[in-house]
Amino acid sequence: MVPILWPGSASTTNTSRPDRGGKSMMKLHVFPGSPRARKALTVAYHLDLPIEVAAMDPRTGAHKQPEFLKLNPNGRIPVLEEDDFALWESNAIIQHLAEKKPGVLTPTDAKGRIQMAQWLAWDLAHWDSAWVMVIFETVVKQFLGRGEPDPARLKEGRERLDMAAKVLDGQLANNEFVLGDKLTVVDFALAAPLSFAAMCQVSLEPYPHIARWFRRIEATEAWQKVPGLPVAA
Ligand SMILES: N[C@@H](CCC(=O)N[C@@H](CS)C(=O)NCC(=O)O)C(=O)O
Repeated sequence: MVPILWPGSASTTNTSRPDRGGKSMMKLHVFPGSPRARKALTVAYHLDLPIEVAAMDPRTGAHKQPEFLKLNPNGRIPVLEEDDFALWESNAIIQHLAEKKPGVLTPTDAKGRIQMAQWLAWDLAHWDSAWVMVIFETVVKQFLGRGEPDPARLKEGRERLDMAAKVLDGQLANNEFVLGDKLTVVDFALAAPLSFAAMCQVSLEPYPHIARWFRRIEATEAWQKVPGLPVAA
């Protein structure tokens, strides 16, 4: 098994407390290359937050071990550790990170903030969940050695993805970014799975507004800094 290492770091899957050296330090446990990792990392990098990255390889099962389950009883990645606090669910993590520099990647008015909540809820209910089906069947199964894609699951995932993509494309038809004219955590959250579009043979041609918006997000320095899938899928 090719080990997963974070660039510049030799330690992986370690659940020791973040090394703060006296200062507030956050430690992010991620499966490098995954959309949820990209979400959290793009937000942290865009805000230039000091963050230690602990790369985890799901093939080792370390995220199901008692030590990690103390951080996240769901046995899922990512998890953010800060002081005596462990936070899971990527959309909660990005909102917590964004609060470190209020207003930079978050709306400041009440309407904008509830629209942020709306789109992050929609992400989990419709967008991320459709992508998960497609990415699992086409990439993750192969990565985990779990056999061939199931055509029925793949078809269902693609249909769900098409329905959700039409909604997002409609929103972007009249808006530069998802919440209007300002880049927010919602853009990084919703763009994250698109890093798998080519690998999953999902074309953005039917969704021209998503394609235009995605080119813009992809070009950000924060996005460019996040490594892709560390091993051949
Ligand atoms: N809704 C969660 C999903 C977390 C999740 O399923 N993460 C994947 C990696 S991206 C995972 O932990 N997979 C390993 C497993 O399910 O055993 C989030 O957004 O953080």
